[in-house]
Amino acid sequence: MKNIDSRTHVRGESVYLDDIPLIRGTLFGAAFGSPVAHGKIKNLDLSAAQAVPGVVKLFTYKDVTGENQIGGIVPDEPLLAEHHVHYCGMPIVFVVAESEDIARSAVKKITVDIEPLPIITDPREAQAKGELIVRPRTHKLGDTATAWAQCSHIFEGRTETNGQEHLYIETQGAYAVPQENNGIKLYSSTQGPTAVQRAVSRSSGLAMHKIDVDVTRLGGGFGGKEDQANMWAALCALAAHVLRQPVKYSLHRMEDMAMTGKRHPYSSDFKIGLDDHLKIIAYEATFYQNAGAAADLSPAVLERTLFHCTNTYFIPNVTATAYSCRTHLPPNTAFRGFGGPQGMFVIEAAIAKAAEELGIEATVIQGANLNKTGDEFAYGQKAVSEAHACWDKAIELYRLEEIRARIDQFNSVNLLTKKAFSLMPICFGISFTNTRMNQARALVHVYTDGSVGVSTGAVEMGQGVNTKMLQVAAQTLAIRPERVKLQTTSTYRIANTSPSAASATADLNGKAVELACTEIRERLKVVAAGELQTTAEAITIQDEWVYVNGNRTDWDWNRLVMEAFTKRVSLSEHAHYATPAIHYDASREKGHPFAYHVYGTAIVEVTVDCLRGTYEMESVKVVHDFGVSMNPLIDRGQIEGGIVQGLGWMTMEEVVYDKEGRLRSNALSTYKVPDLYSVPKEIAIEPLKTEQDNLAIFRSKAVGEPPLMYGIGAYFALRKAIRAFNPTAIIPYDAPMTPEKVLMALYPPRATPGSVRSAHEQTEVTARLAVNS
Ligand code: LUZ
Ligand code: MOS
Repeated sequence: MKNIDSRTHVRGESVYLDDIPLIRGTLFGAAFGSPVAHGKIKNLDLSAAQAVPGVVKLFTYKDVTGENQIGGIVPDEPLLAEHHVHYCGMPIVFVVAESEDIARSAVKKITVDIEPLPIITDPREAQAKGELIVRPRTHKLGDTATAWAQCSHIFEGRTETNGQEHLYIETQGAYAVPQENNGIKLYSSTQGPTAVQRAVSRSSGLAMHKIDVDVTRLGGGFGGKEDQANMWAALCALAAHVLRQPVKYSLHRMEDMAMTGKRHPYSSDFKIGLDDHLKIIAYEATFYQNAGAAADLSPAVLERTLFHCTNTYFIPNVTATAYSCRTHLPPNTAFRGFGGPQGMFVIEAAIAKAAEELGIEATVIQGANLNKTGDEFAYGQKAVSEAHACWDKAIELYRLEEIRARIDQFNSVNLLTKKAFSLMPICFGISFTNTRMNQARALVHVYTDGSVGVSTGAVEMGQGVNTKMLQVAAQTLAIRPERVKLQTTSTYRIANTSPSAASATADLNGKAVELACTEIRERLKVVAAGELQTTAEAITIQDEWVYVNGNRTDWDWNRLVMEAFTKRVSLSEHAHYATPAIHYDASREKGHPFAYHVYGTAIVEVTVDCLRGTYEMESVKVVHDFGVSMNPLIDRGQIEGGIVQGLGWMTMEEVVYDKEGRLRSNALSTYKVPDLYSVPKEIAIEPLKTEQDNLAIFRSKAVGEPPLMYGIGAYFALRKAIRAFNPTAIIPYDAPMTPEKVLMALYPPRATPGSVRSAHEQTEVTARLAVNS
């Protein structure tokens, strides 16, 4: 089944925030953000901005009608800065004017006098100074201290992974429309309608029941709108509440890039110990998360780093500690994978280092340590593992032996172009790590014409969740998909929702839809049984017809629905789903936090141009654990997108802040994301066939985040290609592997003693470089 939005997307008819027709009298907002990363506000001069014709009101923290606070996990984030600023772009003033242009030109006329304070951008420096967002967390299994004695090989190292800009195509924004009796209706580009409702309630002082957040769809989220849509919605709502006029703010791309947080950069240390059989006996890791200036979702992201710090490997002795470090960058936030990829990069780097030092292929170590069903993760949950199944199938199906031989042959005859492959096995836990967030509700109405309206807490952001919800309803009610419509996501219809996040949206909301539709179906069966003088157990509904003991009757769906209505039987249901069996004790760091894990293995192949340092992604070939995909077309789209986004993070996307905490990569001219030319030439996706039962909706496992981590393989393939050219290259474990870094690694500044590159090769390289320059 195609994505139900395909038609309106292609015709340009899909409605996003900026497509909502404006009500007459709508005003426009724009935020004035701090020009410096850290300091004390001495004087704020609003007079010139106030004098701009068409400016209606300049809001500062003094105008906040409720609490000047929007921090979700930790109350450390004012809606508008009071006396201190903590990052460049931190909103100080919200200008509201009669047009967008006026609002933005007034913003430019605001001046602020700020006494500078020391700026920290490095997480290790923050940690050394005790600047932590929350207490450090440690996951422990076995005892690493004693386990080192059993290791024949021990390696240590340091890694860096950089941030990542979400670059949702639709920027952040909100539109607040005052309603009678101080109510507010909010259109918001948010993954978390309830999060917006809470933030608006707190900062405006209005009760949640007065705030209707209504979301049709987003032009992408990727985590960037899990928490960080709140700010813009709260500003618009505040202004609308005070002025009693509709207020809209839709951020420009550069405002969005400068003012919002990104994926967390991490700096990490590892120590890995292997025995003679290359079994990983012990692993220690320390993670320094660059949280930015406020907590936002950082504590939860930190937790997921620890949950995924051994990726898909069973390691009997693990000690992993993570620090959430407060720096003067915009608060970093959720981004597809949510700290998991950062943790997984470090163990992959540790394995790569061991392999490089031992002179073997990393795959030998990877393959020898994949987890098996029953193996314990450091957090206490036992694996139900598909790791070996995916790994073995990928090697066999994609003929790894042939890939290896072909690449070796290629490299032996090509001096200036080198190819390499890497394998990237993944294992990703599905559920919000915060157990209480794993609940959802659905509201299903069957109308008297037989059509069905479904409301859930799920937000459609291009991932196809509405299509899946529609499939669940249609299949459970045994009616044609055309009968079902997914309604907008509204806090008036579905309350207390979790954000559409953690890859869990289709599972949680889908199970709620299934429960609601099952309830209605069973009620209809009782009605049919009464009419057909039989028992409800004898009734089935198939393809919109009522069957008795397997025989079709002349009762169709419409007749049945009408009869139920006539009999005054409810045609509506509101259902609640909570994931069973999950629990976690953060004081012991043990439990069973995930409903299940998603596994997979990717083979990534790259080619490096050893003159230029540029590279191409030849292929990503995957065996992926879908469970039983309920929509292969949508799931394939998620995997392709995830892979490319992961490749981008690992290769070309480079978030650059200077020492003053200013974003230098603040536009698409300075921040490069994968385009048509940099996506893999081939993406092959093979489902792993399994009979395992699981807690996924229709046993169709969550697919949103796991594939992003296949992209990590590109980093390690690039390392191998560089080393094929320059075997003594010293390459820091520092992602992304931009072409600049590749070039530096290919040609180290000083001659490397013991280089095995032949004199002939060296001459040729030198000659070609001369020609090139
Ligand atoms: N968001 C969240 C997430 O609040 N908790 C999570 O565990 C999570 N995991 C992945 C992505 N977003
Ligand atoms: Mo997310 S990183 O599932 O909002």
